[in-house]
Amino acid sequence: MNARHGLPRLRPRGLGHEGRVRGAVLELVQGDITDQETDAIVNAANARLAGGGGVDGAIHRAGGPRIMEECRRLGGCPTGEARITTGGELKARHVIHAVGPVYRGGASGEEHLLASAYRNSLRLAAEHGLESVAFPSLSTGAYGYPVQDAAEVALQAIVEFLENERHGLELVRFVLFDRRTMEAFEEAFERVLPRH
Ligand code: AR6
Repeated sequence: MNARHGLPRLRPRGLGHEGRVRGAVLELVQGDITDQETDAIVNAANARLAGGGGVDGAIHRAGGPRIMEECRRLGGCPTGEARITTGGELKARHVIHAVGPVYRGGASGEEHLLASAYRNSLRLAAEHGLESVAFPSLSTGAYGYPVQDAAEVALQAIVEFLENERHGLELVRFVLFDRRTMEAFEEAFERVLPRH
């Protein structure tokens, strides 16, 4: 049991879908992100920070109205960027609202914007001195980004951040809602992690 971050370990450290990038653990689990006890959970938000369906709806329902009150004061967030609020009634103390791109065929800067959304989320976490962050798979639900491609972009962006930027992160966890998304991330993990 990884008591500090609230989930049983699925496999012994160093095996399976858990890796280390310069001292930080990067892992994949299947589950509901609203249950996470990481310092922050990341929301797949829209540019108005207006709430919605999918993981956004689940986070606001579970976290209560204080999160939306702070979102209103922030006045939106451009695609590819991220903003931080309280976690309200969630176990996580913070929510990082990341805005991934709507997928429009792949030639509209989607890859760059998706990588930016992950990178800017981790920057915010680092600036706030957070040690653990849980991500959903940004843009692969309502925003239509093909999950096999998105998983590779996501993992690559996170590995590059952990390798190259200053941070105190100890754990970056992907919490993937369904089996299909989990499998896409597992396959991307095998491609991206051995390169590092
Ligand atoms: N925990 C983890 N992952 C989840 C959860 C959950 N509780 N619920 C859904 N997912 P989506 P997007 C997965 O549509 O594509 C909203 O209306 C889901 O299965 O939530 O970035 C916003 O307001 C999928 O794999 O986000 C925006 O308008 C992944 O989360 C828009 O949708 C992302 O799906 C954002 O679309």
